Amino acid sequence: MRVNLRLSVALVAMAIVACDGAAGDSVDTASPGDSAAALDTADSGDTGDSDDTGAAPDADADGAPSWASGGDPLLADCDDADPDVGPDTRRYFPAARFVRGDDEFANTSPAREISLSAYCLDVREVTNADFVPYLEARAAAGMPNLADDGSPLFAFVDDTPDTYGERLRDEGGGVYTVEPGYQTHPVVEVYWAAGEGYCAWAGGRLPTEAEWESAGRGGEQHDFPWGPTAPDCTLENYALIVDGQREPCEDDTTPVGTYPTGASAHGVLDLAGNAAEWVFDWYRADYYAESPEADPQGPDSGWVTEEVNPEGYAARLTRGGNFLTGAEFTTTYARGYEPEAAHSNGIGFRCAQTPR
Ligand SMILES: [Ca+2]
Ligand SMILES: [Ca+2]
Ligand SMILES: [Ca+2]
Repeated sequence: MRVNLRLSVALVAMAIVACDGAAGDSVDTASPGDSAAALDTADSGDTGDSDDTGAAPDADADGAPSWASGGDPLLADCDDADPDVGPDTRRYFPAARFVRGDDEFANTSPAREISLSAYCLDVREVTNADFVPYLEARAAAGMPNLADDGSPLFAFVDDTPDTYGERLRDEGGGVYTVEPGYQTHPVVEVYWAAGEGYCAWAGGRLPTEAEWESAGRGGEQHDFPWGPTAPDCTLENYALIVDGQREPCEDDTTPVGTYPTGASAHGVLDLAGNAAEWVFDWYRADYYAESPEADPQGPDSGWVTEEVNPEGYAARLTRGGNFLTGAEFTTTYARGYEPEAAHSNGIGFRCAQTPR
């Protein structure tokens, strides 16, 4: 059964969101540490060393040296065993401390310094074209549109009037197509399980919200990925709210990477706006008051009760706002939340991984 769902405060400007069934009993079995691998510096078989450590600078010969080589992080290969992963697709973030949160909002307080282990984050949001092979793989495995735990991955059919139609079509027989013109747009209408499942299938995982925020902050306490200045329609795909009226820049998603001037200090694109992004963590408004100082991964469960939704629901986090949200929801620190069993034309995701 599908019911209309009232939107959370952070994503109130979003268009249709629907919720399938009860969202209060989900069991999470994934962990952001799943993909951590031995830190192999790939001495075996290296023939082209130019350093003195004996570590291979480019074991997979994709033109990028391993992150373990200790060179420029912006040029580092996060996965030196996979030629499809390199600094053009996934950026390496060395272990660091940063100030998470902002005292502006109750749910982003207190702002305080925390530490993160090294991680890597996709330069771009996952696109429709990226997502199709995953759906095909699920179908070939006998689980079309289902994650391993049976959770739905994607909403193809919309039985409600929708200004922004779904961009993927289920042709039947395990065949999926992208609506013309939307190949390089971020995939949206995905459930949280789709982000978790896709990223694992692609050799990674969803970022934690702390990793996502640190990537946006870029070593500073900037409000936006590009810096301290307010957004405009050359920096991100969002909506201006003028006298209570929404004036979207584009009124739809845009191809990923459309706003290079809005890149973060580390070259990560579309963190602010375009598609809001599922992250790993469950959401609780007071989590920052109690979270560990090192590598926080969120509470064990999420819960939100609202005036409009007094019975409450299990909530996952989204980050970055989207093409229909105002500037204040597209900051590096704003925390969006939705039921785990929600999907929307404004929510997608990007992947992270632990360096290997
Ligand atoms: Ca390499
Ligand atoms: Ca590589
Ligand atoms: Ca985004």
